[in-house]
Amino acid sequence: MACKRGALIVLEGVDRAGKTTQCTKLVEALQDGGRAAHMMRFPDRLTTIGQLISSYLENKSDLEDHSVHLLFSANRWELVPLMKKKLEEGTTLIVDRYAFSGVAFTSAKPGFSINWCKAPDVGLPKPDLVLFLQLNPSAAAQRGQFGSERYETSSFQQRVEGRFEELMADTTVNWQVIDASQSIDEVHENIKRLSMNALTAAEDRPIGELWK
Ligand code: FDM
Ligand code: MG
Repeated sequence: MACKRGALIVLEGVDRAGKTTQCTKLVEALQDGGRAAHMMRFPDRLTTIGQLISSYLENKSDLEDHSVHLLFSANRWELVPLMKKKLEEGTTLIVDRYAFSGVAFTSAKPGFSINWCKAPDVGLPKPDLVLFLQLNPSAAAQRGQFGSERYETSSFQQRVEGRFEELMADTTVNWQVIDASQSIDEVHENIKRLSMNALTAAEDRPIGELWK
């Protein structure tokens, strides 16, 4: 008998909402509970495409806006065979950013529609759960200064937040909003509960296709 597949769980949210911390804690909790779990993050800066993206984000190079959007998407597609393999083996994937960041960030630039931005990511493995870590700008500001990478300004982040809100209106995606202003442990407990439900629901369902 084939083993039950893993779940694809994505964490999204504004900068400093705690995505990376929570992804790490969730993977640990799942593994402690005896489940196979693996963390991924996008962009994956280690691949050849990821290195181009990383240099762009660090302002070490400039890339045309459409072109870099397609690179972010290509960086997801190049990892799809690995993602599918792991899911089919029964490993749950906890992913720090995904196509939703791709759309929210590019469509926050002038002249980009949400629909144009979604197109290259149509058909990616569909997350079983997308957790949106919500934090208002003043609470985010209290967590420290922005870094020096591209996009790390409060005006751009506010536009990104607006685009995330538009994406969350899409009920074909299983969005769950988490209040990220709570303590790390409280946020973790919420995330763990929702993730356990998603794991059970995913077991008997094939992997879906995003935005199709
Ligand atoms: N980002 C991330 C995009 O613009 N498009 C994408 O598809 C993805 C996945 O890259 F500013 C942006 C979001 C953020 C930056 O930062 C990556 P982190 O700190 O490595 O998540
Ligand atoms: Mg960052």
